[in-house]
Amino acid sequence: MNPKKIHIGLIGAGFMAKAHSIAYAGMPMFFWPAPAIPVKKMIVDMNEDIARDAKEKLAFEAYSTDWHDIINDPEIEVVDICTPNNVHAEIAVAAAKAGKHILCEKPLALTPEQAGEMYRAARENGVKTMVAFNYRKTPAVQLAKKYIDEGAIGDILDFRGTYLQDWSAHPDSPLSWRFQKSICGSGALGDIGTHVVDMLRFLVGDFKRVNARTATYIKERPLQSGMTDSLGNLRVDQDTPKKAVDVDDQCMFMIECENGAFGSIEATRNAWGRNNYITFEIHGTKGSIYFNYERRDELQVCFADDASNRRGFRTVYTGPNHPYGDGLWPIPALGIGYTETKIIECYDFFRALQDGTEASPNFRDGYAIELISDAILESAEKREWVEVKEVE
Ligand code: SOE
Repeated sequence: MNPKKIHIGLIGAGFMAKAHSIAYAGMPMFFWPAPAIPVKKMIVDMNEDIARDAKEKLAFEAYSTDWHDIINDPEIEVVDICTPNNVHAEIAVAAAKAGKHILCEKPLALTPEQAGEMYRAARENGVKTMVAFNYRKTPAVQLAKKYIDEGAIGDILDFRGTYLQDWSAHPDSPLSWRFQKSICGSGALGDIGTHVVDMLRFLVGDFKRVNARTATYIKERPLQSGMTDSLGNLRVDQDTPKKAVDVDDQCMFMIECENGAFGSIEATRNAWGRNNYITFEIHGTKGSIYFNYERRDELQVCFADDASNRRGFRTVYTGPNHPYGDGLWPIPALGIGYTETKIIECYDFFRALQDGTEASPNFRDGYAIELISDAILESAEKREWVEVKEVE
């Protein structure tokens, strides 16, 4: 068994570059025979010191400060976009035109127009895509999908989802790119709310209309110099100039799905005490499912057909008998982490390249989620239900 080597060019050397680089190294170690051996050929960052450092730390063969070097390298087959959101579209369209497959961080773009352009460029040039909504790759979330598809909880009636963090709750948490609309598109909604939208769309079905409210609690924040993303861990001194925040700190919305199910999602980065609190609960005619990413080895399920004196939520620990179990750890509850979700994402992407199938979630899904986000923002402004537009 001699898997094909596929050369990668990765753009943006921050937190996500680390996660993706570990996934490239780890994927063949978990999933063997691997669909491909990723070769970390070039890493790009606008800041030369960061790029040089990242080459060493993340074990790339070369570095550059210009992403066109990746597009112009004929050996590179996969472009991995880990930059802030405002440059996803330009890079992805150039990569697609150069015939390169694309893995892009979430959310896909700043606007549905950009996302649509990315989706069409990939389709017209016949390249494969993936958008990095990694949490749906958690084995427990995949197990929830399996139960739902098997009818184990019957027809879905309703659902609720949350993504709560607290890293931006402090007013001195600086104004990084994640608080500037021109760079991020939206705040808590695009950054974390879209992860839950992706999971619930995957589990429950397409969203038809939404009714949303958003809030910006901290109206201005101290400026953070450079593009480094401190994720709130940096406290600036009192003399640092402040600038207005023009995105949401929090969003809450109700959803009606095409299949009649209805639900709600809330996302905030200002919930003191919450860290990566991604949860969902889904109620069906024959049972319920509950998941909390902070206990991500576990899926809680209740089946209505259980004897009434035994009925109640039980905890299933994911392991070898569950989705991706063949490649992961041999005993349930040894521990699934953020890294494993990224490794599974990487595995699914390279499997799609090997088989010629579409990866999931791909640019079509990323585009659909941009249309949902757009409807959410419009609804919050108009304070009324807004229909979600269809992918063109
Ligand atoms: C910050 O809120 C952040 O890094 C998100 O951007 C990621 O998508 C999430 O996985 C962790 O939190």
